[in-house]
Amino acid sequence: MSKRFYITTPIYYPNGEPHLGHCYTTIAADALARYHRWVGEDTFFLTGTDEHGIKMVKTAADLKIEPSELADRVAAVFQEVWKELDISHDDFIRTTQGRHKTAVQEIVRKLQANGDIYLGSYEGWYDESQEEFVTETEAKNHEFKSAVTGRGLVRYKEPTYFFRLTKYASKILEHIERNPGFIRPESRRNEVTSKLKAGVDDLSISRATLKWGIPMPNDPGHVIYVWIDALSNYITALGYAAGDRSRFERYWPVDVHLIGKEILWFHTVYWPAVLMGIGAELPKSVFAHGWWTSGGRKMSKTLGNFIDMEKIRGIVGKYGLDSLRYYLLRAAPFGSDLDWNDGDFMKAFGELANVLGNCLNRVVKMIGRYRGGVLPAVVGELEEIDRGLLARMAGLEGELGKAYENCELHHCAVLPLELARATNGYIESTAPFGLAKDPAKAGRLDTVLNISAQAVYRALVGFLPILPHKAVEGLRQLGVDVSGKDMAELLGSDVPAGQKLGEGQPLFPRVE
Ligand code: ME8
Repeated sequence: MSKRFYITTPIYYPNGEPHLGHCYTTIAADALARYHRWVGEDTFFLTGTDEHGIKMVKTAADLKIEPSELADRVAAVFQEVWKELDISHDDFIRTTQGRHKTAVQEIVRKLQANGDIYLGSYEGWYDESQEEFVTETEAKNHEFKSAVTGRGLVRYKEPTYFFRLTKYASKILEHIERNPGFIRPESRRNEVTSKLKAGVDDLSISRATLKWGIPMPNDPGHVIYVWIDALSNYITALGYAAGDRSRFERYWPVDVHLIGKEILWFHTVYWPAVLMGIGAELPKSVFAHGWWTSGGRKMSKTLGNFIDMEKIRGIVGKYGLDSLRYYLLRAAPFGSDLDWNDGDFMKAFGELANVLGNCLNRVVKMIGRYRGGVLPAVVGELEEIDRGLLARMAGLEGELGKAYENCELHHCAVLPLELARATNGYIESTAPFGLAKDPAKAGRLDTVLNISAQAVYRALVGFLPILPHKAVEGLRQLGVDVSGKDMAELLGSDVPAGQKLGEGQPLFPRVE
């Protein structure tokens, strides 16, 4: 039985079209999913849309349409965009789907049966832009505005069902402290533990004044609070509480919930509490990445300060999808905040063209010119410089494995690039152009050509999860077909001597 890997993105609010932030998380999750598939793991990658809540109702009212129409319209846009960006998700869950709604009611029923839910009344502050209840102190500290978007908080006063979050707080704290890999990166753990230590209240989990949502099973006058509804998607999509639980049994607990840092609290406190309440295992890890910012604030739909799909499409049309993926993932250590910069994008594109593309082109062209396009075998003794490059190649699999395990996506992007850079250095130092002029050095030329080809081959294989199109195209130029082969097989074998290479085409053609 192969190892399993389950990864999720947040389910996004379809109250506005996707933007750079959504593309970032989804592309990062896609690279992780592709890596785990390439190493042969039984992988499941989930994304979707979070269609209930006050935010959806308000946007629909502004547009003078029903929330359901807004949800249908924009969920379709999200699906279309993921197709355009060639996202390899296995399922797309919408919280308005029947499979989700019945399972959420079942989850709430279980919590009720467990004595975790009681009726009370709520009076306090609500951040509608984040769909979040805010304590009096937090509200005061931020001048009664949202800490994330700066929008004014709203005062709520209504009867509500409460979930006994207080019952689980110390268990969650203990879990976080005992499992250092649960919250990643490590630097984010403290903010959750200190907030937990400061004390939590029970959580209001229903709204009597809202109609757009999943009804409370025992009291249809209330709808279920959108975060309980939303978080449950991670198991309802697997068929939890459905007739066929095989997916749930196969993939739960999740390996990585990939999220933006503003929703860490929900994923590491509310969600584990619900899971404890229904007797399910906790996620293996929650990874919170940083924000794309603009003018020092998070890019968001609420603020309208984001890089939109029009700009993203322009870039993809001109420079290719893989260039965008590479730029996004290597722009900063995964977990830190980032700021879009056209100059940095051009630098990243230049790096792909001048380091990776150029390396491949040199190798294919030299083998074409000097050996009629047929890969020569290594001849005679290896030299120190050959052994140096071979050692780097041999290290790639382990280094990439570690970087992907730790979700260090910037390393995952840089490692294969650095191998290509080292290969260029090797070509410069061994000077095949000079060797070709001396018939006595034909054997040495064979060796240099072979080793250069093996090195760029491995760089391309290492790039498969991040440059899924360009890496396959480059490997085709080396005469390699990757279909049906896993990463270990590809990295652990050489391009065989005698192999006929393909045409040498620039992998990242110059853009005027
Ligand atoms: O929060 N930088 O949905 P949402 C980086 N429905 N990532 C960003 C970003 C930015 N500026 N802006 C958005 C919700 N994202 C809830 C989630 S999950 C059970 C429910 C990404 O549409 C990032 O992943 O506001 C962030 O967490 C998510 O989009 C928020 O999307």
